[in-house]
Amino acid sequence: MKKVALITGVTGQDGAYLSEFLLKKGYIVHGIKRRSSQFNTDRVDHLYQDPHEEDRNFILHYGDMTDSTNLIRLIQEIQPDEIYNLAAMSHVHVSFEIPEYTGNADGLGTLRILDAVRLLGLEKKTRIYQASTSELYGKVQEVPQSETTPFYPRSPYAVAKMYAYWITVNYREAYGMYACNGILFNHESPLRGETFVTRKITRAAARIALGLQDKFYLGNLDAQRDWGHAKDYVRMMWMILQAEEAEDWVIATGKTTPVREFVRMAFAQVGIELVFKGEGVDEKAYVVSCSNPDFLLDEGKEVLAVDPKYFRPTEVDLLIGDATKANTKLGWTPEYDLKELVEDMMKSDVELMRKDRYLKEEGYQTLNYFE
Ligand code: NDP
Ligand code: GDR
Repeated sequence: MKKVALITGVTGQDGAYLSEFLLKKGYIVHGIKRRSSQFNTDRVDHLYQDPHEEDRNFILHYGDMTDSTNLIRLIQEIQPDEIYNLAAMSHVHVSFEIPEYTGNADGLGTLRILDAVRLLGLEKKTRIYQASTSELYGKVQEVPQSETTPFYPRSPYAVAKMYAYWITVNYREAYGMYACNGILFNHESPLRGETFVTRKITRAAARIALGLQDKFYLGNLDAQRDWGHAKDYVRMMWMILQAEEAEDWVIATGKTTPVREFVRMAFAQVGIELVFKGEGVDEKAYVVSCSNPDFLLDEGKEVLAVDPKYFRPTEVDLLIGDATKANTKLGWTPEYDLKELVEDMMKSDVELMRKDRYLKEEGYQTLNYFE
């Protein structure tokens, strides 16, 4: 019998990598996607199977974390062995703009999944993975951060995820459910959403190198993050649900890097050396040299400036995780280091932007529906 998994947030970065991973393991994968006025399944389109095919192993359903009856019906129909609850309004800065919605989708949404499993009497069958986050640590209490470090959330997103964390622990203790939190530190990839800082940087570096863009703007360059590769982290989500006992786990690389250094590494990847000058809102980055003959960038060209609109009302300054428990008890070690992550993202974005430049040079114009 094939195992059956349900992934909420299947159209996101982690949902896409996890789907691939579970399909390779022989699972039947069900995913929940949101209704949208445009196609929103880009990241999983390569896994799509025609609904008329028999014996499909990748099946998408419409749903939403704010709709209890929909979630109950889907879980009843699917009878999953494993649920990976990845769906969330996952952008920390945006959560300050839409705090109530974030609380509903990220906090109460988790309760809806747990309670659906309980109501349907699936407590002993269905294992649940909750996508918890290093944002729970927020204001630095301890370095590095482990499973025992106290939480101090610093955004509506993190506060909603804190509710989700504790309701997962509570349902495990109250109803004997197999429900776990993976407290994952930042993980990135070529599939990362374009408004998260790493992808914003790799896209901009590729566009600037190819002459498609002049410069770009960031917020806090001093923030430090423990960045890993999403491929390593989805493997760990699965490992967490295969463990004998349901527990909570920190997943991290144990190394931290400032945003500024990520910028330097991304440009260096395509042969562009940068220098940073100035402080605070006046800080800027300039080209020192360009060793790649494909890119024509003048020495001294300004490529990055700070725009305070990207500052957050409350910031998380330093994240660095201690994944000793996962390393020793589950045997997890990441395969990618930061250099390889940057290389993977830059290769992919340079390729994407080359296509953009080709279309531009060949005179391709997007259709204007209103003409
Ligand atoms: P993404 O933002 O890439 O994906 C989020 C997914 O959730 C998308 O499929 C999105 O759908 C879906 N979604 C959002 N709101 C709803 C809703 N109301 N109902 C149903 N689906 C919804 O996030 P990641 O893949 O990067 O992260 C996965 C999870 O892990 C998230 O919960 C995130 O908070 C958490 N996390 C992420 C970390 C990271 O570094 N990436 C670190 C720690 C935790 P759509 O495509 O339609 O927008
Ligand atoms: P984060 O990721 O908030 O850690 O949440 P993000 O990439 O958005 O920010 C990381 C750090 O970079 C600083 N920063 C900027 N961030 C963005 N997005 N845009 C900018 O222009 C910019 N300039 C500087 C930020 O201030 C911050 O300090 C991610 C999400 O995936 C969450 O869902 C997840 O829970 C955590 O990682 C772990």
